[in-house]
Amino acid sequence: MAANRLPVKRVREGDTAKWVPSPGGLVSALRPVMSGNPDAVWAGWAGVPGSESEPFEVDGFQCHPVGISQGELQLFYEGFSNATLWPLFHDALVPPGYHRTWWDAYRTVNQRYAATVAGLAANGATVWIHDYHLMLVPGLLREARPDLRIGFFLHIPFPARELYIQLPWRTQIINGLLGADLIGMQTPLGADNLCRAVTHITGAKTTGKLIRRNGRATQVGTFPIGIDTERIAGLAASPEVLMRSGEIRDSLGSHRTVLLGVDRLDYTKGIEVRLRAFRELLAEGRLSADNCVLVQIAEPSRSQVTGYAKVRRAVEQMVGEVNGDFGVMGHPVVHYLHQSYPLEELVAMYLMADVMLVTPLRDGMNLVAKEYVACRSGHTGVLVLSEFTGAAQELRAAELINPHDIEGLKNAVEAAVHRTDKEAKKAMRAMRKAVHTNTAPRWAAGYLDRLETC
Ligand code: GDG
Repeated sequence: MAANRLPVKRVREGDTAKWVPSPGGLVSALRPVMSGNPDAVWAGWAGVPGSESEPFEVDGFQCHPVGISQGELQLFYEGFSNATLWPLFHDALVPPGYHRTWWDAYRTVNQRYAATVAGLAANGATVWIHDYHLMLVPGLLREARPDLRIGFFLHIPFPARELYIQLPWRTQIINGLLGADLIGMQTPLGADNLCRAVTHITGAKTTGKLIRRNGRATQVGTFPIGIDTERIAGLAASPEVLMRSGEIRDSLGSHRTVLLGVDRLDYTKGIEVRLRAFRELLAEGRLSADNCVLVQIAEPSRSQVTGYAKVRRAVEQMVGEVNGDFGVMGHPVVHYLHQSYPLEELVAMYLMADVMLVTPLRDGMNLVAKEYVACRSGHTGVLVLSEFTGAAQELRAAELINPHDIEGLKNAVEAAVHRTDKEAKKAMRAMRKAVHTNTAPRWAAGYLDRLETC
């Protein structure tokens, strides 16, 4: 396995340092595949800048840290990965930066990953590379180790060809990806966009989702990622978490309808449109601070990257305005928390929320939507979900919205607040079926099975 991060990260506590689990869906999806397999190796960054440290063992598999310096972090991670590729692949919601120094660092770090993996993999081994930080690795690795079976999975969307071809290094990235035997995408649209970009840039023939080039074939497939449903549902049933959920609910005012948003603080997640819709519903008297409250968790994220400070200022200004205009003494109408929480606390929040607001302008999948559904064993609760998420392909029974259409979003939020339990239950049942069927371990096993037949 090769990913930007290891499944654990190094944190310092005073004079000592320890390993703690890395946050996020990727780790919970992949850890079960690796667990208890002493031949398996995960290569990735340990979360602190510096040179490569010693390999170590976690959960019965090996972790091999890849060193990334402070300067490379700025150019490779904050620069090319998160200020060029991330915005470009999310419909250029903020203008991507195209800087040659960022590209040089991206190439250098990708070469280091490829060399590390080439040195670790046994003859004929299977290698699975993850996400936009490492798109050159499949090609580099193929050159160094033609004996390997190479898979790549993109966790974010692949943009329309018209946007993708802005990238000055579009050919190098495509050549990198085509080093893989199987490229996995979250949605059929992502797979189509990739195939169109490949044909346009390389002239390679694509038959269905099979790309033939230079005597080799690369398959493109759709593999929507799932969550660790068993773990989330287990937490949601635990007495401690249920008690905590009741406490939070009481503190908000148990007669009020609770709306919830949980996101990394990122301009792709549509936090601003959600707040605007809520503010207008309050202003029009369609909702009131007496009967509803919005809780918005905004996990701190990429604060050094251009665009993130701006979205934070905009969100915080809007929260202040809404509370100033519509809050009641002792009862703010928006609870905004720019903090990171333990998973148990998040699950307690999913449990107490009547309406979950997931309104990204663009999102590869969105695991939060699936986590909410996994917690609702009583089949109550309404999910308002953007059409521009990968999750909307599977959770068709959600209240689907276009986040660019504020009136449509307002109507959906108002309807969700007034939805009867009977109506909500039908939709929730259908969504729970999807979340229990396509779990993270099944997603990983499905991908790897397909890779073995490539
Ligand atoms: C990328 C793609 C794709 C959030 N706050 C806290 C916390 N979280 C956890 C959530 C969820 C995860 O982070 C976020 O996953 P998302 O899928 O919503 O979004 P991205 O981080 O953008 O993930 C995305 C994903 O990769 C997987 O392929 O779905 O489209 O953009 O699991 O629960 N977790 C904890 N504390 C928090 O405060 N512990």
